[in-house]
Amino acid sequence: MCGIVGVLGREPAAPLLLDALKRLEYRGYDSAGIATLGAGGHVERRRAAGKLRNLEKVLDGDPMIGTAGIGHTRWATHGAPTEANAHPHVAGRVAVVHNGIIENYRALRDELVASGARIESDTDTEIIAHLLNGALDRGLAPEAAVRTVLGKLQGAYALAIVFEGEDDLIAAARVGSPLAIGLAEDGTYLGSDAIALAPFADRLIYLEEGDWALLSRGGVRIFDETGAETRREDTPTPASISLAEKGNYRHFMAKEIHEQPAVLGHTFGNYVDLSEETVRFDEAASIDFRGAQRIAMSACGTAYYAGLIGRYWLEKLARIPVDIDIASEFRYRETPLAPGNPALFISQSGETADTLASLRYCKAGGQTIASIVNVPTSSIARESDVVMPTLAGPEIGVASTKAFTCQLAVLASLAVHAAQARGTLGPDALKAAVRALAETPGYVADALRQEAEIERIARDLSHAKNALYLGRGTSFPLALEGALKLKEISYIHAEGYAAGELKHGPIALIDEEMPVVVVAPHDAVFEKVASNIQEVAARGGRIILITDERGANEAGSDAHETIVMPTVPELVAPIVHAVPVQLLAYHAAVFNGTDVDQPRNLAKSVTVE
Ligand code: HGA
Repeated sequence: MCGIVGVLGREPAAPLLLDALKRLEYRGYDSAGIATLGAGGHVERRRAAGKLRNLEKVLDGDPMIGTAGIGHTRWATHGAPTEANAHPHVAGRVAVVHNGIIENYRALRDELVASGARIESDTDTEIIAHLLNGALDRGLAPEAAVRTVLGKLQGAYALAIVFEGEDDLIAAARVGSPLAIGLAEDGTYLGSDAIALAPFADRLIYLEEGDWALLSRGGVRIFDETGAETRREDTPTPASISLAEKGNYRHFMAKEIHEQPAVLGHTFGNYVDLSEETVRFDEAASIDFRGAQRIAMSACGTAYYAGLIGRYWLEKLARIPVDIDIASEFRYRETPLAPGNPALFISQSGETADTLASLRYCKAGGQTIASIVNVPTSSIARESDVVMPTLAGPEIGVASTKAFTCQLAVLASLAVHAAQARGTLGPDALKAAVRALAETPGYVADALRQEAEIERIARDLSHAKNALYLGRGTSFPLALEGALKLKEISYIHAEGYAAGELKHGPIALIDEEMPVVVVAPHDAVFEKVASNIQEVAARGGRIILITDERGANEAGSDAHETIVMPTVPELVAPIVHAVPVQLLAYHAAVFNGTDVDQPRNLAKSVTVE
């Protein structure tokens, strides 16, 4: 959340900053701003509320000079999304952009106000600029000012700072929010993630937790949390980052939905060994599945729903009990943990603040830390004992699609691996499971062929004010995910429910106006769901049934609409049935004309609490 960039180059910085911000806009789009060092080394600033295109217009009318600068795209935590609250924040000779929350900002602000500072915004960020400017006024050089001020800040931050008259300096700091430095022949760059820097930088350095740095065109000096100068390894900029283009698709989300057969192929390819008919899980080698008493899982949002499905698989196939929590609850619940068990964390970005905090809680509790992440250089990956990557490639659409199904791919493979290790599946069942995993990308490609039909059904759904999603077993978390997807991109209120819970309350909502999306492949619990479908039909609910051919034959006549998925092994049905759930939400949102890739109030990569 919030995107940060910095440029120390030889060409005008503003166009480069804007270009990098475009790639970071998925992190926040409440406002955007740029500061450069213009004529005479003075700090110049342009800001605009709303999307980046508003800032672009401002810059068109009032271009900036200067080859050094910083930029920001904001997801507001403190203060409304106005121009006055947009970053960069400037005080005297200092401009600052910030990702995170300064938790002690009230106390610091009171001190500043008492000493005569004029605070112009409602943000926590502005106080950093005033503190730095105050330090310069007391005669400190920029380096000493940064060192002193960082010592006063509590909370989470990634910072980029420029100083008047210092045309060859950007100061950066990282506590709890990621930052990467890009190195190139023609300059030095800074960004919240590698995607921002990919076109500029040949090599990347990821700052470690607690690091701060002084960038110049000739290189970078890095200091660790103790203040000692240190070295951090640089790595080549990954080539795959150039994938972050929309291609011929109208939205990133559509592109990412359609990429699923390919990226699932990569992800399963990493774990499934078809020639040996086994799951090859080198990554998980240090998880002691035989000795484990239980697994603790934490995640947020869509990743949490992936974990819920993973629990069904791990418990059923590997007979290992799984506790799963929403990370923002788990981190404060003070759950007792028996040392030596695995704890599993799922996050697309690998930077989700609550998931990272849960990870640290489990680490302190002596758990083996395993993570499923899409960004291998992320904080969660770095702090894990075992990293199991999803090879989904960059996901730009704020609503997660391909990262979700790739998380499911890793979880399904892991469950089969754990079953192998614990001897809970016979050789034939294991082989069948491995074959099912390997064939899933093909099933997903088949599922996508139903898009025209799903689009037709979504037109009707787009008129609804409310919707219910129902499922049982592994389809229950899919119902939750379907409702979340519809809410977040089409703004239609939706609830996901366990089909068996319907009669305990939500059935009161059902009337002719209420679309009820039922996710029900013909699996072991299908008959039960079929009864629930009848209960809805009897009360006039408009059922949209997502099932396979057998399910359609048995329950189809009770449904208003039926979306028929390919017939697939039960193990992988959730991955295949995720596709229509995603497409329904996508097309409903397109019909409603919402901003599909950047829905209101949301941001990807939730790095604040
Ligand atoms: N607290 C700052 C930055 C917000 C942020 O990092 N969001 O993810 C603000 O509200 O501007």
